[in-house]
Amino acid sequence: MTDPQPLQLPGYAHVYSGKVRDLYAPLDPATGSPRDDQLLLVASDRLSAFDFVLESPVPDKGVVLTQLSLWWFEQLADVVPNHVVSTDVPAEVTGRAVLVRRLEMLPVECVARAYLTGGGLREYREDGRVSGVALPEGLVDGSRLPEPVFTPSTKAPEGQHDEPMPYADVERELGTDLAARARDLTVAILQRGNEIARERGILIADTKVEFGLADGELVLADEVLTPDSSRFWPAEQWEPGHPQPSFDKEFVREWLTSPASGWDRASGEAPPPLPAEVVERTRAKYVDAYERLTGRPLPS
Ligand code: Q0N
Repeated sequence: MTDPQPLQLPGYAHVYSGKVRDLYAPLDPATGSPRDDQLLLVASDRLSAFDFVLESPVPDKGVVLTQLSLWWFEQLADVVPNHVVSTDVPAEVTGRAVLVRRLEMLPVECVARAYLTGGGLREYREDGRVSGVALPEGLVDGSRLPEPVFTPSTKAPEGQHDEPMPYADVERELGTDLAARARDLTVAILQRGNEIARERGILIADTKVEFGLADGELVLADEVLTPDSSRFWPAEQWEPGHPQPSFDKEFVREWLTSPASGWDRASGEAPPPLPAEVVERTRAKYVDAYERLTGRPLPS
């Protein structure tokens, strides 16, 4: 399928569209040319599953993820500075866009894991280590790690998978000092995130954060501790030894892989549109995560 053309926003130039977010540069009113110091980060209602962007949007998903990131940025303000400049954005994207400081982005995906699953579990099964860190014996899918582990990955072009990056390669890319700062901040973000989320019934298994540099200092960019950047698990259902249900996409994955969808994941074909009920239950999951974490109703 051809991609839909991005939203036209008066006063902004479209610069990039990712799977679920779009970036714009504000135009300088004096010159009409794009500013080079700021970006408008717009979250869409698009949902990705099994590496596809689904045809069916999830209403309010962009608002939920934007508002959740803004709330986390505040919770993390004493841990790390962030890129937010303002939430005064065009009416068309109210609630789902933020004006941010344009940073020099690090060429590394900073990932930390607090629980073992996915790619980390695969590495552990090979040799008892994850990203070079030796772990205790006997861990299973869903086990809590003794302490969060930094497991950086390469930034692959969209459509390709990020690959684990040895820490020595991160040091070569960033220098030893910056690499250690990025590692320690990533782990601190996940630690603080879990201290807060655990009390509210959510475990954050792992998370991916993006940092940029401003005046030599690391600044947290992109979104943070959302279901798109992290694995959220309902705490009350946590049971190590098998894959945990995904907080947000469980109904989507379940329906797409059921006979009801008529879709064969192995076919390479795009998945079909979702039934209205699956969309609504998924929307409810995003809103529930937001309200559980923040204790606030979703702004309307
Ligand atoms: C930036 N990405 C990758 C869109 C976002 N503050 C910033 N300064 C400079 N560049 C970026 C940011 C931010 N945030 C980050 N691209 C540009 C993240 N993408 C992923 C896909 O969706």
